[in-house]
Amino acid sequence: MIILRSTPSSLGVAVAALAAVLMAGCSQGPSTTAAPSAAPKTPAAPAPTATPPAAFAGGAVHVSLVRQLSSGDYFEQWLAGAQAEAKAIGVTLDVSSGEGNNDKQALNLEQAVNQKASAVIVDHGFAQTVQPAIKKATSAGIPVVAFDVDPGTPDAVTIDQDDHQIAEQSLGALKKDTGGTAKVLYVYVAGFAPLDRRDETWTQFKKDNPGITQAARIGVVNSSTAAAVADQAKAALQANPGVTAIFAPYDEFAKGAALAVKELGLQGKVKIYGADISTADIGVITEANSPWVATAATDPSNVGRIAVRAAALLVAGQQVDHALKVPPALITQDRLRQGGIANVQQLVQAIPALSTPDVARVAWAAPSTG
Ligand code: SR1
Repeated sequence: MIILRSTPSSLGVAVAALAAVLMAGCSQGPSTTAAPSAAPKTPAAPAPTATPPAAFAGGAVHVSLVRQLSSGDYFEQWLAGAQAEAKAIGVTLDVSSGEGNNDKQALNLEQAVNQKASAVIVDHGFAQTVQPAIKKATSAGIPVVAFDVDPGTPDAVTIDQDDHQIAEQSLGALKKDTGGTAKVLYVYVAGFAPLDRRDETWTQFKKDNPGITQAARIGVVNSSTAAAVADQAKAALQANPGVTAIFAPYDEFAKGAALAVKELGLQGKVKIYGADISTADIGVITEANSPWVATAATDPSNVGRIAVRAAALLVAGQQVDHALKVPPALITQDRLRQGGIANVQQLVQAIPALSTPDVARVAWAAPSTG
């Protein structure tokens, strides 16, 4: 098992907490400056209102993050958010990845349980490979947070990004742009819970919109998903010249589809409707003549933060909602270009709903940002 450790700096936590308390005190006092300050674009991080539980002293709480996948923009941003939040809260985050190998992920999960992690976050995975070890964890009293995977037990807290809404938002843009008539190339791989939920929406969408039909289906998830999807998409577009839209609800799929459309010179004809966002994705969407015109997404680093907060609350014996849903937003090429948005930080400022510091809020730490 590859384990990367994020150890909190207790001094850093204390300084951050003190600064937040001082700032809160300032904002409550009378203003001595004459000029009114501009309203902040993102909600101010709430100040800590409690001292950390004793168990959290000195980084003694170990949360195991057990991942199925780790390559690609989405998973890298998610991890960065989780690590920043672990540091802010004062937990040690032990990270392992199956790197796409489900047996390896199951083994890593078994190991985390055997080593008596304070809590476990299971990040993606196939139900049949992770559920036995999740059962072991909950039976041993180890709290479990399951992101984008069915834990098979009501004892675990689940997190997802409201995948039905992700697909609805992206398909809503496709319908609007095509006027409800289009032959669509669909990118999908079964077995990944978020993709399966998005597929349920696509299936219903086709029934509700008979003018929109699926010309072909492609898809692969591996360590170079975008390149593999690009090859498949090129072949599918050549075999199906009537295609005018691609529904690719994962950013690695959308990036691959964009490469294929560009290589075939079909930018004027074929538009791409995706999911997820990253600074690199924003670059692809906003470049001149880009076929990727809309995506529905959360801020992945925000989701990683929520997972760590939920795990910490469970360790502290505090209340957490049983099923946490992080709402996505529709992000169009027009909006990014018109707003001059070039990175995720600017995007979150433009759409503050992408930041959710109050979901699974930990009272003893200010949520991490950036
Ligand atoms: C292979 S599953 C990829 C998806 O997981 C997360 O839910 C992201 O949104 C991504 O689209």
